[in-house]
Amino acid sequence: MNAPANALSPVMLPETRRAHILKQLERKLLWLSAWMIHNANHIRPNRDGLKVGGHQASCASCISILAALYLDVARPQDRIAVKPHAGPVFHAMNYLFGRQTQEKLSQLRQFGGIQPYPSRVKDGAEVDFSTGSVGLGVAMTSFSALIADYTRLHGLGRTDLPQGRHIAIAGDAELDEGNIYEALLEGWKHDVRNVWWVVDYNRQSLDSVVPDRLFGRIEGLFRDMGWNCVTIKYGRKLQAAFARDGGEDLRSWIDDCPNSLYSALTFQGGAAWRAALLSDLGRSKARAIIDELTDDELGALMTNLGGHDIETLIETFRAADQEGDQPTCFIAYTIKGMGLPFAGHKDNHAGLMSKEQMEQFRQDMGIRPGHEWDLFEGLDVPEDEMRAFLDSVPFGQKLTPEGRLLSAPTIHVPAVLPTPKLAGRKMSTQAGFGELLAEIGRGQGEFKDLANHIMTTSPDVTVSTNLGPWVNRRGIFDRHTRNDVFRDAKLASAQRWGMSPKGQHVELGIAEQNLFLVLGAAGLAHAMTGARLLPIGTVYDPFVNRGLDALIYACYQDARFLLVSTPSGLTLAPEGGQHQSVNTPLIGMAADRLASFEPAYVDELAILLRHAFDLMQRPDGSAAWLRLSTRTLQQKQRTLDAAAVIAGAHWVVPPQPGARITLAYQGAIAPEAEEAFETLREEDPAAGLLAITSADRLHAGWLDAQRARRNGDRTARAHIETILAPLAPGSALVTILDGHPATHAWLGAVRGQRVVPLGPDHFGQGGDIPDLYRAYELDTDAVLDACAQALVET
Ligand SMILES: Cc1ncc(C[n+]2csc(CCOP(=O)(O)OP(=O)(O)O)c2C)c(N)n1
Ligand SMILES: [Mg+2]
Repeated sequence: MNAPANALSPVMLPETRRAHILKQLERKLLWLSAWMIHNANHIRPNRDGLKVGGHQASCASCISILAALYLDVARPQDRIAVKPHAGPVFHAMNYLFGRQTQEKLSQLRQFGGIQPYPSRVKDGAEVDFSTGSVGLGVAMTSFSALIADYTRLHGLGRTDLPQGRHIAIAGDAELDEGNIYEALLEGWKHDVRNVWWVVDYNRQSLDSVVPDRLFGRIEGLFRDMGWNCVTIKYGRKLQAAFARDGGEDLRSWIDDCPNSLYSALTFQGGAAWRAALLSDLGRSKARAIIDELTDDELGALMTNLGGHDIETLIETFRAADQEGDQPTCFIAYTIKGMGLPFAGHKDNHAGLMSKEQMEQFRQDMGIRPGHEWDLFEGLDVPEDEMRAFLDSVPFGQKLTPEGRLLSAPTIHVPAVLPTPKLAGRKMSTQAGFGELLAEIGRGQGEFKDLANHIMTTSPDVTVSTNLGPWVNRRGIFDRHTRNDVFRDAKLASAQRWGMSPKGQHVELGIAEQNLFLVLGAAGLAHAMTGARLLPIGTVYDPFVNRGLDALIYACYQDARFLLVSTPSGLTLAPEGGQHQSVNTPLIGMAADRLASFEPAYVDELAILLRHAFDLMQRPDGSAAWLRLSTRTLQQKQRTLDAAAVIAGAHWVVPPQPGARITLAYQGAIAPEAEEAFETLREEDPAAGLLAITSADRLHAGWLDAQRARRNGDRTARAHIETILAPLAPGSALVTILDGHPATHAWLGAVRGQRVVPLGPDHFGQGGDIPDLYRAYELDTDAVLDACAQALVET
């Protein structure tokens, strides 16, 4: 395991010298992280009076963990998620490696400076995973390990690079997040390998000290999920004390000490420790251990936890490294704020050292005023030796000459997808999607490359979202080959569920957050593994909400994927209000780096699906989202303007000069709009019918054009401005979609039309389409009523 990388061994130094150097570097990391935050809060001018903030205690808690990993155990090919509040330690580490600048460090939390929490997009190539919404970064490492296996087993990407580990340095409160356990279950099913989670077990979260006994439970959970679980509780000093006469009494005392008392004594210091210990152990032989120490020494002994003892940490990690690739959780006992004046205080999460405390800390660290940023200031190791050491650290080596951020060539997307015969057929966009993908799945001719790079995934709705035909062609991914029992027994089934390392569908359990974490990981495969994947995830539209934070998280990292949400809206009539989505079109509009579309007909879908494959790969592109439906519509024989479909709207019937009214529809309610339009035309023969394929792209384009004009580009014009240009300001515009009407309500602001927006704004309920469309004003009569209102009210 990891054999090639082990060739990079640190410079040969006596272990005692190595340990000394490492401890000096820990001091440096503690200083720099605290100073970075102090500088942001107390030294930099503050223009708005807002507290800048930062988490000196959270940083101090995990200094040794980061030092042990980055300065000894980790290899360049490892991918590491750092708990959000340790961002400054991570950046200080890169400063040591010469991969971060002093200027950036001094701009922590400032506009253009390094972000409070590590950000892939804003902080640069050294950040493997953004973190911030706790729990997601941790779980992400499990899915990035899965994707790394996927690309390796498919022979895609940089197969020349050694296999790495996917490591999360987690805060203990992150383990309260449910998505952690969803990820554990899913990881178990996929037999995920090469994942390490190192828990900074400081027994403190934001508000307080966490309950005792909790970790007994959590440890069991990890083991049940097939993980190895290693507790790193005590450091060397304490272990040596435990080995002495009476040492077992001391160990029992600490083991039994409630988290809150331990924290309080840590904060109070040596004298308080002595009083508490003596009141319980006054008659024990342990007294000899206690009595020979000064207060400071006693305080240092009692806080000598495993997570602060770099030698213990390194020893434990190295031992686990030898064990192989089993997922491993390390529970490293720590103290929040270790080494700082508020160590152990339950309120220290957002606590900042005062100017006086910082001044004292500076003196203790041996740092001269004006030399706060100097790399080697205050260290008792000669600069040459320190540099030689840092130069020899395995993680300090470059993964590739270009660095950590890999790249992948673009996969050719043929100009037109193999569209099924549509003329005369009734078909839904969901069925059309299934057919299109199945056709691509044949992998013939110029579609071979495209088909090989598509990876699909779905949280237990593979068949019901019409991925079945694709899966039948391309198979299910599993690290192990597993037969399809039904097929082997010759039991009739439309689905072939054989699994193998060559399969291209990742079948997930029902937890939607996992879907978006997989899409996030697969959507970064080009940067992480050098393999260009075109990941497609399907889910029922209303349950996008269930995974929403993970979806936003994936977009925040600029992951590239296609989300297909289907079925959607009230049109899913008999399924009732829990399955009928109302808010998703608005999510599509408000989500950054996610271009959302809702075609009504399969010819539009074919254009948009092709566009999505292209958009996902463009450097300035994004993820894409197609909102589809199971409602079958009579397909049209027509020629479309593909650019207009992609830009978000095309005229079905262009308006004539002097038109008093325009009808605009989006998605599966197209027939109601069309029928109403026929009647409307009798009233106003000049009226126009507009098909909206993306309210999101129209709106984004409109904002962009306005911004460009404000910045002096007078010629800038948005697609929606061009589309609405033939209409007289003040003319009527009735809009309709099977989703919240605010999706279109803004259209009136583009050129001054009077908008009457239709669409459900209340929870749905069971019914059939005629009843529901009537009740929620989506039927032809409702459209005509809205038209009448739009024409009458001025
Ligand atoms: C999803 C989410 N909820 C709430 C927060 C606000 N928050 C930030 S840190 C934190 C507590 C973190 O505690 P822990 O993970 O133990 O970190 P540490 O003690 O190491 O600082 C909370 C509640 C957040 N960042 N993300
Ligand atoms: Mg904590």
